[in-house]
Amino acid sequence: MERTFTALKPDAIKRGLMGEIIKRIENKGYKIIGMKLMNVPEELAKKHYEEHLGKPFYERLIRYITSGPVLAMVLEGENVISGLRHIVGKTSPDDAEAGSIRADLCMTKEYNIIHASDCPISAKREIELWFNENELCSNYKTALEILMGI
Ligand code: 3AN
Repeated sequence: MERTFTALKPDAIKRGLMGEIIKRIENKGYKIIGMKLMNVPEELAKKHYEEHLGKPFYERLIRYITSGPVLAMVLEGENVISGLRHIVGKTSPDDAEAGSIRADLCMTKEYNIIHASDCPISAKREIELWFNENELCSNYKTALEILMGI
């Protein structure tokens, strides 16, 4: 079972889209094993986006992610890293497939409303950056799983 990190950016919270996005994640079958709504300290934002240091949009990216609350989450599921990227859609909402979160719910590349780890190395790095292991509720079971002894 794989884990990934995702974060709903400030616009998603301000526009009241948390429920809509969480619904899509849960409907897919992924388990949310960590979740916190937080104002992102600048230091954390800089570590999170360190690969973009020096790019023209870097300063705006840091300003955006620290401009309001972010909903940080850890998800668990089969192939969840690439699967979540698929339902999130490409970086630019104009290139993202219709039906994806970015295509359906936002207009600009720079202020797209959700982050999702892009590979296993990033997922591990980002989970460890944003969460302590004791904040994760792994291995909880549905009633059906308990009944079936899975
Ligand atoms: P993704 O979030 O799809 O993995 P990255 O990692 O290339 O995309 O970029 C991180 C974030 O930086 C994006 N979510 C977006 O907010 C912003 N970004 C990426 N490329 C651009 C760009 N060319 N112009 C403006 N903002 C960008």
